[in-house]
Amino acid sequence: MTFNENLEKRRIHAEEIISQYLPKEDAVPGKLAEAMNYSMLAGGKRIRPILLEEAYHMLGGTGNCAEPFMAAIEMIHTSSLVHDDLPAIDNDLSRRGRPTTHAAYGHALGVLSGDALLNYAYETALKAFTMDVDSERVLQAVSVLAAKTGMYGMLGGQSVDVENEKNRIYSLDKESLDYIYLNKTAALLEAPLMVGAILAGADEEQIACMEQIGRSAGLAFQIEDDILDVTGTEEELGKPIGSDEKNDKTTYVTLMGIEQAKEEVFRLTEDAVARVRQLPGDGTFLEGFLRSLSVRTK
Ligand code: GRG
Repeated sequence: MTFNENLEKRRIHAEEIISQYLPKEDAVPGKLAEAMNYSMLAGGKRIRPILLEEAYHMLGGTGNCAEPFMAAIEMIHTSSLVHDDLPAIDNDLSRRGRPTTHAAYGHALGVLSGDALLNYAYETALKAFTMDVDSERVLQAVSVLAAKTGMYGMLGGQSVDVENEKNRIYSLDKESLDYIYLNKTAALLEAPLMVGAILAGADEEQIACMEQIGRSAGLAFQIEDDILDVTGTEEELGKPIGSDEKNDKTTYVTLMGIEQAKEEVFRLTEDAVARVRQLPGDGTFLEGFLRSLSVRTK
């Protein structure tokens, strides 16, 4: 099996797991559950659940307790995209190749279905307490999920990004930009790697190593996002390109130019790969996956 065939197999598997945990559309009146499922089923690369499952297996996990967390992390990620697209933030009308949730269901349901997905993520992750796994591990995994998503993680980074934009603070130095990227994007790649490791029973050092892998790979991922906003196509990305320039945003591309930004992606990816090699278990797929993210076109 080639790497790409293996990746596709894992993406399909992640989608199957996610589908099992989606809300039933007839369980509540109105269109809330339909709007939640509209965004969850719009495609997407499913990077975070794939990372979570791989970290779990790589560090020796053999049960199915990672599954509710795979669905939960994708719900949190999707809720952040739904809110990111809202008129109050980026005001984008297309995502994953189709109208954004608020474009399809109206602004109010955009807000509410994003909220509902975030809440449902925790309802879903908590199902692991009923599974055959040490409940201390589940508690630690839920805590990491909450912390990496919250004010000291994704939400903290996103708030600074949005506030800068609204206050017309366009000229950022690298340190300020890194704060935003490490929180709004990297924290949500650190979380699945750490959660997978925790559920597998990894020790503190291995969990910290996974966190560092997510940090480097996540920063590389966001820099690649900057590059694709300039060099990508709307068709492949499934969303408009050129939005950073339109919004006068400081990015790695405006700070150091495309070539040096690409070098940064390479350097950070190699840092992540070197750390994978410090861990026990077969890291072949994780290494290949991190490298494939660094040369992605969508
Ligand atoms: C409601 C949980 C919640 C959060 C609100 C809006 C917000 C705070 C955070 C958004 C942060 C954000 C949009 C970061 C960008 C990260 C990024 C590059 C996402 C794209 O991820 P991909 O490429 O998307 O994995 P797909 O569509 O493939 O899943």
